[in-house]
Amino acid sequence: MKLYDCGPSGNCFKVRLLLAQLGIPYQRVNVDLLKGEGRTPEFRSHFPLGRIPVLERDDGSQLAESNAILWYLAEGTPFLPAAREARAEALQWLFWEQYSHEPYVAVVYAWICEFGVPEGKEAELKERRAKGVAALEVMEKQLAKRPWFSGEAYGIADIALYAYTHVSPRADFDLGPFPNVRGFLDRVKAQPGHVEIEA
Ligand SMILES: N[C@@H](CCC(=O)N[C@@H](CS)C(=O)NCC(=O)O)C(=O)O
Repeated sequence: MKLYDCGPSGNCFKVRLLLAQLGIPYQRVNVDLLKGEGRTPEFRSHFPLGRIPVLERDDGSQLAESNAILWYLAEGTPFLPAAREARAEALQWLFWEQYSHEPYVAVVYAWICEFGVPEGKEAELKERRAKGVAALEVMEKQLAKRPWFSGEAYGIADIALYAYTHVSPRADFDLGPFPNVRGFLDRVKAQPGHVEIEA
């Protein structure tokens, strides 16, 4: 299979991390988002959802959305719990990551560390940063109760939440007040087969 991918993207990193930990071979196809390769008409016609990561299977069929790709790859492995409650919890955190964490932590990260803050968006940056801190607070409270986000073991919900949280200090998020989050990041990093983001 092929992964349409970009090194510094946390959403792409989620998929690379799981593929590495599952030991699945794949071909990487680099899309240089910093050079605008994600905005060309060719890109849009090949990838109707308009964003990477995209996993292309050997029969040419495609799957977009990082967390959907994680789910697809993790099915039947220890990265996705078998119990109904834990699977639903995994979904809960995957949706939460996309709606309440990624739009804030990841966008601030992308603006500060990769693309630059778009002109006129300084107030929006401040708002997104405040919402990012609120997301870290939610993680901190949850992690005070349990070491992992779904079930008893490390899995795809943890990968999804690790991706942008662990690079957030590069975008000046202060993890000092969040000891449980810092402990979680250390636990994820210590998992067998861990790979680093390329940023
Ligand atoms: N909800 C999507 C978001 C994917 C996304 O935002 N991808 C960015 C890179 S991180 C992208 O493709 N951007 C296109 C561009 O910047 O031109 C997911 O989780 O996969």
